[in-house]
Amino acid sequence: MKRSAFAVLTVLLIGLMPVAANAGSSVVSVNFTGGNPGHALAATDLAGNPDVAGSYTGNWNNAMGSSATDLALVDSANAATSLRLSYSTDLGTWTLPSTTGGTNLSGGANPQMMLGYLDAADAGRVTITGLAGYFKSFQVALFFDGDNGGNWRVAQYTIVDNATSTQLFQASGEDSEGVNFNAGGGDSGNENPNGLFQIPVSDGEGNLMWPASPNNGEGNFLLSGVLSADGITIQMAGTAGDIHRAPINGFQIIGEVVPEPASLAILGLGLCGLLARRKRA
Ligand SMILES: [Ca+2]
Ligand SMILES: [Ca+2]
Ligand SMILES: [Ca+2]
Ligand SMILES: [Ca+2]
Repeated sequence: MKRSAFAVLTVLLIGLMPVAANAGSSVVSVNFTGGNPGHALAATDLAGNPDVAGSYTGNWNNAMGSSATDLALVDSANAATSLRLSYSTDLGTWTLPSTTGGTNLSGGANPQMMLGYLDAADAGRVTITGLAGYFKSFQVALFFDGDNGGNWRVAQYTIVDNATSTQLFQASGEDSEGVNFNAGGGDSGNENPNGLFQIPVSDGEGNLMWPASPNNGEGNFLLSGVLSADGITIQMAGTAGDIHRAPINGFQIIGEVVPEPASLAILGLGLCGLLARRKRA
């Protein structure tokens, strides 16, 4: 191999390697603690829905208060991201009475993640900005389970694009009566899965036990389609039941990451080297 060709190849390889290392998917996770430091997740606590995120993930960002502005978020590798979190509601912070017990634990620290939550009656807002600098595209996984006692309550969750006000996703779910995460069956059966995540499927009035297909609206987990936006807001509002309640215990943003600018610059140098080589040839 000629020396010049070897140099070009070396520059190209050096340029390409960091891009390959940064390519792929990433997860940014947020745990609302319900205002209780005891309901935070440690960096090593693994939680979330592995069927969506690929595995249980660590380094959850703990959102401690009843409102916040521009909290910096880390990813599941504890690396800084461009994402910032702001939120506010009309009901503030709450806690489930217990998430211990049951027979079908979903693994990891999910009972701890579900314990504390942010609640809303009619006006909950969770805003994430700086998405485009980190994710090429992403999905939002949202966990909801409030302290509803013997009452069933239906909440609606809407995701809008901050720049255009376009609605990107909307779904409703019933927090079923007498059933909290991992607490076992309700008054007429296990209408939410016992320690598992269940997407609500709407099908008429009343209550059906889980597992049933369709499950008549009971659930504790929602998943958006694949989205692209720089900033989004999750709007939460109660829509039916004895009173309006729209809890959010935590959420995950899962998607394909954009290459880091430094890697692109190195790749550009590599391409310049290739062009220079061709010009001389
Ligand atoms: Ca129900
Ligand atoms: Ca509940
Ligand atoms: Ca129902
Ligand atoms: Ca939580």
